[in-house]
Amino acid sequence: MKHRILLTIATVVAASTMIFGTVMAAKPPVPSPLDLVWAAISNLQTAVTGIQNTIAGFWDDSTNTLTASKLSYSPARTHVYTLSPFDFGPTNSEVKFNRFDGGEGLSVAADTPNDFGRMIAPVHLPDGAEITDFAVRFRDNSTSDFVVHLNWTQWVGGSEASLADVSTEGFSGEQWANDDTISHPFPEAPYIDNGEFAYEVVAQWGDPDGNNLQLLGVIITYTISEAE
Ligand SMILES: [Ca+2]
Repeated sequence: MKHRILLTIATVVAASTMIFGTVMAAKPPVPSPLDLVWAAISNLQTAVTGIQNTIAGFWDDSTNTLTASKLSYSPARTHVYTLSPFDFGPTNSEVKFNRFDGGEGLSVAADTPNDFGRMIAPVHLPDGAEITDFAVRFRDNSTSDFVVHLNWTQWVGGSEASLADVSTEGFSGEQWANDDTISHPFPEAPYIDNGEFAYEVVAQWGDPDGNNLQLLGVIITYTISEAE
């Protein structure tokens, strides 16, 4: 009888333990602060990996180097490229020119033969730049005028044409004049391509008039979206 009572008690205890254990196991675990920290770190790692994939590159701690296939400005950045009278040179020995000699800018002597008064300055813009404006500052105190062209020349074949043009005709005194209609040889992709073209500014005095017709400076405005 004593043994039966003990066996019954043992059975009840075992059953209770089993039921209690099952209830305890079903209760969801409460995360510890350490678990939360590890979860946050894991999420951060995932985010960093996503950023790395987005820029198609990676950061190397050992060399402090960021490797990426391309770095872009968004929106594109605007810059200016300037030319002073000292950037221009004559096209041949017939041109008698002055720079800051009896005037404030670049001029061609009145006794230079007509149509020989050409002065040229090279333009070096980064590949991928898009020209948006061509502005010329000048002084015109003459009945005659001069024109300033922003030209491209193709390396192969030597084709040449203007991207933009400014004339002093109709102006008097010291002025800015500009042309923001840019005629690019490839209008569908109007970007500087130094592998295909050379670029230069050509000032042409068809009827030179000395210091009465002075070129004071040039500003070319361009945008660029790729970091160099
Ligand atoms: Ca004039």
